[in-house]
Amino acid sequence: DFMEKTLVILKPSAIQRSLVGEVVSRFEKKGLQIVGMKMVSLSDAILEEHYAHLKEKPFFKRIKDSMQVTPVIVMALEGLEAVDVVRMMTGPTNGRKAHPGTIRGDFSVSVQENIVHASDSPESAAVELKRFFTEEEIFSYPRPTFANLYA
Ligand code: YYY
Ligand code: MG
Repeated sequence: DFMEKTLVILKPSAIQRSLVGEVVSRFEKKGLQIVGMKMVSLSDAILEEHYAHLKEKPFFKRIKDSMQVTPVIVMALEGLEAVDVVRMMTGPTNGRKAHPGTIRGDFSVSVQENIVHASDSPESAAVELKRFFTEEEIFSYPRPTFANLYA
């Protein structure tokens, strides 16, 4: 069973540039199911956990500050191989290297201000979803068009 859930964060760069609808719309149209979504402010503690792999970098404070300029929107998306599909749609970290057609490629010329976070593996997706959502905040509901999407 390749059904997966993955975490997307619409970063302050998406909020400030009014790209929320555009980005959510891309995931929706692709056929990913929104199974969780809310606006939150990210604390120092949660960012130090979420970006633990960057915590020792000289630019960590810059990243943290940039993630706290506005609240963010966290989304849980579900679909077949959703982790890879969402990473593909997101593009690589550096917006200047991301291909047109990807979210970062279309909307970012920056490494830091790159519009979205997306989990990079099923393992990190599971950990990250738990980090931002309670079990009650992740939903399971029928989709009438499911058969058409994956037939
Ligand atoms: O997973 P992804 O977001 O593509 O990149 P990561 O290497 O996990 O870094 C997380 C986040 O940190 C990245 O989206 C922007 C920021 N960042 C940065 O500002 N400068 C770097 N040299 C590396 C990462
Ligand atoms: Mg990452």
